[in-house]
Amino acid sequence: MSFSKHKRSTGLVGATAPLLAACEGPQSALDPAGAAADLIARLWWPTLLVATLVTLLVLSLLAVAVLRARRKQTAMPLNARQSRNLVIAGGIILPLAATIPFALSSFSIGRVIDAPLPDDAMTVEVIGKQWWWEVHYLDEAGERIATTANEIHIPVGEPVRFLLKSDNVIHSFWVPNLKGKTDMMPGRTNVTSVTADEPGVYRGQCAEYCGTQHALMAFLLVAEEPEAFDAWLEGQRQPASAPQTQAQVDGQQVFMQAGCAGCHAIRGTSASGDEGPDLTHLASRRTLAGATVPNRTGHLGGWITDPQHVKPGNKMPPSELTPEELTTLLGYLEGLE
Ligand code: HEC
Ligand SMILES: [Cu+2]
Repeated sequence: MSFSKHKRSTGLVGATAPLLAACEGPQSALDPAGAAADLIARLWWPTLLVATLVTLLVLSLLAVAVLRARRKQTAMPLNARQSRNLVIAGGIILPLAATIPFALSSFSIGRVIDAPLPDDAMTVEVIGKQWWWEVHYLDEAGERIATTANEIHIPVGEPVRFLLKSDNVIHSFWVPNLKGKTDMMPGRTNVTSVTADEPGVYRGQCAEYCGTQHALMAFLLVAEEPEAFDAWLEGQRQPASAPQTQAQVDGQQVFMQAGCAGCHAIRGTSASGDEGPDLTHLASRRTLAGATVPNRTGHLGGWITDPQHVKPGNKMPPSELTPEELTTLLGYLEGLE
């Protein structure tokens, strides 16, 4: 899977590059590509520092106690007043001094990054499924204008509102490079906003255990220049392109007859199932099945033949197609741009 390269971190992370290489990349909260993630990362580093110092302090005190016990030094080195002061300083003042600043900054950062968006901000509705993401783009009136799955595009530099839902178990929407997590709860709509300051392909991951394939419930968030985004959305709004060749016509027939249409919609055809992802523009997507495999012919064929091998336990059954049927079906699906 290839992700477009985006900003390399500088400063502390840059200086200790080899050690901290794991902090960079398309799914790292420490490689921020937006203001919200930047604030979160700025809070994270001092938290790590203070937590490290506190851990070292506690471990050193423990080491002192262990060594003293070994030497059987039983006499108290401190008098009553000294030990009371030690308890007050180490048990009350130090913990408060170490945690209150973090509580306050965490609270104020939360307020900044979740400030309400302007009413006319673009709105995307995302529904957590087992184990994939259903994605709807809404117009100003809240009507769905385009539907896709597992790949969300947004324009760079513009705040986007996300309405997060679930009709099954609890999931959590998380694009670490851009924002913290927001849960998706059955029966309610949680709202978050995301702004990407740099173009790139970021990886989102379900962050609340939701069953067998929770780990393979991922998606890509593609942040692109506004013109490219507008062109993409215009494409996604269209019904599927009609089959161009006889082979594609045959492939469409296989799709309708092999039961696929009962679970998948292809807008512009009679296929209107909603158990699985909308396939109207399948060929425009980079990955399949919750960013599990790249969307290439071999993977697509492997997925359709035996989805349980690729993502065990997922809700798509294997299909029994002849090699000719599979070939024409693939030809049809790959024409759905
Ligand atoms: C019982 C319902 C069901 C049937 C029948 C079914 N699918 Fe699926 N399909 C699903 C589900 C659910 C997923 C999502 C699986 C996941 O990612 O966890 C899926 C995923 C897919 C995907 C990946 C889409 C994406 O963007 O990630 C493709 C392609 C696909 N199915 C094609 C087919 C074809 C072709 C057939 C017919 C041979 C078929 N499906 C039959 C339920 C079904
Ligand atoms: Cu999930």
